[in-house]
Amino acid sequence: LLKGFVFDLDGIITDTAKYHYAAWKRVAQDELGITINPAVNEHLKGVSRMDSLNVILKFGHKENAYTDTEKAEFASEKNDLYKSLIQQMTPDDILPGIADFLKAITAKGYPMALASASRNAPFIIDRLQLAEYFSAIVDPATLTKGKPDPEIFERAADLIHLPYAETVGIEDAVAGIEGIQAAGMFAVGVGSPDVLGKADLLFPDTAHLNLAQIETAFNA
Ligand code: B16
Ligand code: MG
Repeated sequence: LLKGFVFDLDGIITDTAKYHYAAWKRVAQDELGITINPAVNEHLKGVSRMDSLNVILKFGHKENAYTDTEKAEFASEKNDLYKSLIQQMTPDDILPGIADFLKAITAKGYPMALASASRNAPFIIDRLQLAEYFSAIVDPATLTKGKPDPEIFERAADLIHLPYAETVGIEDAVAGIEGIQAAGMFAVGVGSPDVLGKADLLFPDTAHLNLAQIETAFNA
């Protein structure tokens, strides 16, 4: 029986990817002399801050060009830029359909936890005024592995005492869908079938997310 939900943030609840991209683009250009493009950006989604930097360095063939201390500085500079961009977020930045979807889930008594790789997730959830919906937010600083490892989804479910087999995970990234399924959970994807074909149930965008359809598919 379906008992509760674990949620990705970026790409599901709000589009922070555009801010991550803008911040990385600046740091990559100004500090690393690397010009990133939207194709590279696809590989930054759902990936931790330091892993994102490593993806960019590899793309620019500079994976061994900097010390760990220098890399920590670039990551912190990116985060400062990113934080300045998300300061002005408001509930208007919630993706279409999500506010109603969260309300419907809450109305049926299902608990929800947030499984975001972002250390800024609590701040963003606060800015969006959605804190009341989430019983728990995973602190990614306490994790040892990133998506597609199931750890973040297992931790999210543990925090709200959900058995994995009775938990639904919602994700827009391939690595996220893989992590949800590796945890033994039911994976709901938001995106196109050519990217997220592996999902147990797929919706084309957040506006189409539908609780009754998820319940039906889960119990089928
Ligand atoms: P931060 P998600 C992820 O969020 C982003 O998709 C990814 O681009 C970012 O690098 C990561 O959070 C870490 O974010 O630098 O704020 O800690 O998709 O897991 O909600
Ligand atoms: Mg995402």
